[in-house]
Amino acid sequence: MNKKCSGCGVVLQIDKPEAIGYVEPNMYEKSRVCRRCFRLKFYGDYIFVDKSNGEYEEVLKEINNTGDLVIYMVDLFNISEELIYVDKLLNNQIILVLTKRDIIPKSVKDKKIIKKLEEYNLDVIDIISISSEKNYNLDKLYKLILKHKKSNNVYVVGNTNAGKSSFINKMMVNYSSNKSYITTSMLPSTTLDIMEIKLNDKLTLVDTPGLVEEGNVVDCYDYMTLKRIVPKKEIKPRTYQLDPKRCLLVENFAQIEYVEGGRNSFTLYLSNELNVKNEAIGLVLNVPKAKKETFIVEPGEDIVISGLGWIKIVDKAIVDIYVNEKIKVFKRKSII
Ligand SMILES: Nc1nc2c(ncn2[C@@H]2O[C@H](COP(=O)(O)OP(=O)(O)OP(=O)(O)O)[C@@H](O)[C@H]2O)c(=O)[nH]1
Ligand SMILES: [Mg+2]
Repeated sequence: MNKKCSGCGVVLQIDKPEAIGYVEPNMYEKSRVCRRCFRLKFYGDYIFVDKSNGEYEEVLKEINNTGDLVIYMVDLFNISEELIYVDKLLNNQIILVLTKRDIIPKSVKDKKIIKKLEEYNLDVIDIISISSEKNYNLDKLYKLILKHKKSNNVYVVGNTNAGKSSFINKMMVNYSSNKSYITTSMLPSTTLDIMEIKLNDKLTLVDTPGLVEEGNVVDCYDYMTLKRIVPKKEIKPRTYQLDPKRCLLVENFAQIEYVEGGRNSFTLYLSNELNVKNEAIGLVLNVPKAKKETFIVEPGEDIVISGLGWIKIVDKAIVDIYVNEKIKVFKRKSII
């Protein structure tokens, strides 16, 4: 049987140094992980792998055939209406798990977030928010899984970077003597193939490669930049009372121009490390390779800059957003 990398699930090989799964021939017998996982873990050196979403759909089809319970992980920092996509492809029972709760302000109650998510009308048996980082609600989720599982196998699916592998690693710490941790990273497509992780006699969690979301900041900036952009701690929302013709500059990542409306309240949810300036409209454009998108925002809607954060505006407003042309900007129902 082919030996697989215990970090990302890919089959190990010794013939093609540029391809995934490579290990030095003299290391093959001893190695448990591929060179990519090794370098990522010990040197923070990331090798980009282009995964097609066609492969992802194939994985979901296989899961559909099993009828097993599915844990669908959605990053609270990155919620879009596309979250309905997985629900449409699977007939399995699904528990919707909102990850990285530690990043969202503590002042916002879980109940409120869950209620907002219920508005998407997903066909799920339960919704729970967790933090693998802070070990928050993992006991509760473990009990839910045991209650609803159809067999010992439970599948963990969701977008790339949702926190699937981090969750499974934490479950190993909490409920298993198996300590063969999976590779995790803030960059996309870390897990490359399905991996079955036997936690104990009751439960095997199956990790899967994530769906690659087009237009996220992770596709656009290098590792060092992303380290500042991607929030690691509880976000401190920043609120600005703005008249039209004012502009919020998020360093050279985003320029948010308030074009039309009355005096209005703009709250930014971003990494605390990013600096924001409140200026008059008419500045030289600060964002390299920018595109402009205009939004008419109604009360109860957010503007999301994919992976960078979001803006909540209290009253109706017309807003121009300038960001790098690769980054997706869209509106959604407010989650807070
Ligand atoms: N703040 C915070 N960060 C988290 C949490 N869980 C995961 N992360 C971070 O999110 C990033 C992605 O985590 P992974 O576990 O690799 O995500 P994944 O879903 O397995 O991603 P793929 O394998 O690419 O599909 C990493 O930088 C993790 O450290 C959490 O509970 N809180
Ligand atoms: Mg993973």
